[in-house]
Amino acid sequence: MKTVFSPGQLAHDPKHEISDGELRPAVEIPARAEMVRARILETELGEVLTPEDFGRGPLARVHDGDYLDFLDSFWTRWTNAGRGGEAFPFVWPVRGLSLEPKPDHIDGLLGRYSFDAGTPLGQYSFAAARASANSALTAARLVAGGERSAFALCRPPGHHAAAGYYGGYCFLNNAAIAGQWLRDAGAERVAILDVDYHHGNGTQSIFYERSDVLFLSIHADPREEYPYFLGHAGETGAAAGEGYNANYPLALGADWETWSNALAAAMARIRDFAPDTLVISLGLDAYEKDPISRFRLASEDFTRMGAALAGLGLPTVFVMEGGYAVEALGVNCVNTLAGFEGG
Ligand code: Q9C
Ligand code: ZN
Repeated sequence: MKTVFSPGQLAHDPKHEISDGELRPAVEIPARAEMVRARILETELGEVLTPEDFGRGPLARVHDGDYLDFLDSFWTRWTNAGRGGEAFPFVWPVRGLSLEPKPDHIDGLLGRYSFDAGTPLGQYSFAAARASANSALTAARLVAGGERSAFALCRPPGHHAAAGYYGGYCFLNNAAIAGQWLRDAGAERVAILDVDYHHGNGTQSIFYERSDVLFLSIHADPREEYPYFLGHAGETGAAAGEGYNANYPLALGADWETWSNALAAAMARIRDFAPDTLVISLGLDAYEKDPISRFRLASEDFTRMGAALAGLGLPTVFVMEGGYAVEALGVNCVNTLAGFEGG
């Protein structure tokens, strides 16, 4: 299986994040991608290609123009306000407050275009996020061109980013951008299965009213875990998309037995839908030693996951999402991909 990765993705190099009431060392760091790339080369999984630049077009098919403009203008506005380093929002337009008119001040704009305070935004974040999206798009193009599968080594990740806001370490929704590009390239139906420990709220919201893109997510119950405000079992889609969203929230502590039962249910739903192409939002944070997560998948379980997914017999684009046990990330990622190839 070919991997797509751009060194430009490493330019987003956050130092800190706000978590647990403290300014803590950031966990979504360039070493995550370096670790996975090293393991791919070591195991000779396949070639590592540099992505092509698809430009703004495919990003704007998923994201609002004003949101992309905000990301583009962020650094100029931030430095014009006399700031440097990393930005964190601290005020949001929640119930009863107004989205319009948009603020002029960067502190207002940061809240207007985000949903959490846990995502550092720096000088090169948007450039790195664009490079990450280009990796997803290039992998999608490989699969549209006839490859059985491809792996986009995306970071920054994407699945928490919605059409008009960032959060959860995500700026551009790589899986959604790839899924929409596949539709535009001729796939009639696309399924996106999100196996990250956290619910893929951004991807769900982007496709919630559509029947051409089925979104499914296996994740920690949002009653107990981030992102808290989306990902419940009762969210099944709306309008034309009613019945085309499926959430499988699991209790904290879920092991492979519990997790794989949800996977079997999700796979049955995917078979019914009969998509032309499958996109996997490949979070690796369901791992037992992940520092911010509380599921109990072992490294061998990722091999099982990959093998099970191969059983769908679908052209498949893997898009990396979360996973913060940096030392084990390469093994768990390649286990999934090799499991798929052997399954
Ligand atoms: N005390 C992804 O996995 N909150 N994002 C962590 C820890 C944010 C995870 C708080 C988790 C975001 C792509
Ligand atoms: Zn996650």
